[in-house]
Amino acid sequence: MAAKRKPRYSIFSLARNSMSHHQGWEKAWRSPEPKAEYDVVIVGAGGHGLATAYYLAKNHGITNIAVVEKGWLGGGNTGRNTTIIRSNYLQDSSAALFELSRGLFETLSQELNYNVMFSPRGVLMLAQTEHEKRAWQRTHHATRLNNIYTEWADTERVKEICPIINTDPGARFPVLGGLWQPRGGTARHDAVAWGYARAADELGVDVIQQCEVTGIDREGGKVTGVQTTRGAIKCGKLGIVVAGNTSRLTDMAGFRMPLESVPLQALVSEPIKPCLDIVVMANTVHGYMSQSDKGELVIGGGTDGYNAYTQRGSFQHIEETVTALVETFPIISRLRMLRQWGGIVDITGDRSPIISKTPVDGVFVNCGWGTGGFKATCGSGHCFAATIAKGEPDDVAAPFSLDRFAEGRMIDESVAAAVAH
Ligand code: FAD
Ligand code: PYC
Repeated sequence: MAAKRKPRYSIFSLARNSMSHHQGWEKAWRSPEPKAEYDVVIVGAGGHGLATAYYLAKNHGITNIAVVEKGWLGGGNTGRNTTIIRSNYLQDSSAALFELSRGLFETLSQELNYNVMFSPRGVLMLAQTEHEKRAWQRTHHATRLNNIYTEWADTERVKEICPIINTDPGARFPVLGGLWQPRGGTARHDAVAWGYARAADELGVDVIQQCEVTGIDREGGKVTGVQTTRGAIKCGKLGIVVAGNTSRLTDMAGFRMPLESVPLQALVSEPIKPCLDIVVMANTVHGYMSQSDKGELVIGGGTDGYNAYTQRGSFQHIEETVTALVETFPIISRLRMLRQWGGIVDITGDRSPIISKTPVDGVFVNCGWGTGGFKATCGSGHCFAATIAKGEPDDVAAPFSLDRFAEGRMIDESVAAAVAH
């Protein structure tokens, strides 16, 4: 087992570096050459893969790990998402998983000694049809039974929480209330990836960027290693954590997944003065919005209606999203949009993730987070690490196994998934 390396930063090094015009900073993590063999290879240096490596090392003492990444760490959906964190899910098993994660976010900066800027500013899910109102009220009762604090907000309370929302009863989609989770919020997405990467590196994990997995080697139904663009790497266990590319990887391992991959995009406006200090999701009109520390409004809509691997998204979707949001937030009508981007998300039929063993001995998958996995980064890594270490899922991960699709044990989260409903 590799020895834990000493933390490389102190108040003195911060002061020294700031006075030397930022010369001579130590790298936050190493860039090691791949070794010939590891106990565990994780494919994908997104938040989930890096968190998995960190908890494998920290909680299970497994440090001979490589996290291999085809691009740069955090360059997938982790660095492309709109950073919403909440745990207002309907089913008990989801509530346990997402609340575990939300709770870990509360202390993640201290845990990693890295400021991930967790901001529990509150998340409001608007109800704009009678159907949606009933659905969120049902979720509210379920979350309270699961000891997760949410409030039902009537229209007046919605206006109090978020004065810029148009609550005119004559609107095409009037605001009938909302599900309010005051301890939901946001975190800085790439800081989450960087924090886990640095902490995993300190525990001896090799994070290897620019290293694409191109094949998965098996012998007698068991994984033996991976082929990569930087050579073959042997491993005892393999974790596939590649979000929208999951089906490509499992094809290499010889089995199929119940997933579709679709683009999801987001955009930001020009920066404006603070006007929105919470996160609002308006799923009937398919739009959501928050304001970044820079003042930009961070905006997103639903998924594109076709399968693709393009990491961009269609133009008409931007128009639909912005048009819909203008009705709910009239003050944004003359704002200019600054930039747009997309990611590829992997969606399951029940809108719940998969954390599981697979038909290939030693291969584990963590996927199907669809449009909503950023909020689960910590919990996902925590449970997936336990699953890989023990060869069996822990209690929180157990319901999310792959065989639920064969056995008909769906975990329906089409309301909570919101964006991918
Ligand atoms: P990723 O961060 O995508 O990491 C997977 C990595 O695998 C990538 O870096 C990729 O390069 C790498 N990879 C792929 N194939 C290979 C290969 N063959 N070899 C090596 N490496 C490979 N979720 C929320 O909870 N809240 C939100 O507000 C939210 N907003 C979103 C907005 C948008 C526009 C998008 C696209 C997603 C959003 N999500 C949100 C979803 C969230 O981003 C994802 O569920 C989450 O980031 C997935 O993390 P990950 O680590 O599994 O995947
Ligand atoms: O899951 O909360 C979410 C979300 C918001 C935007 C995209 N996904």
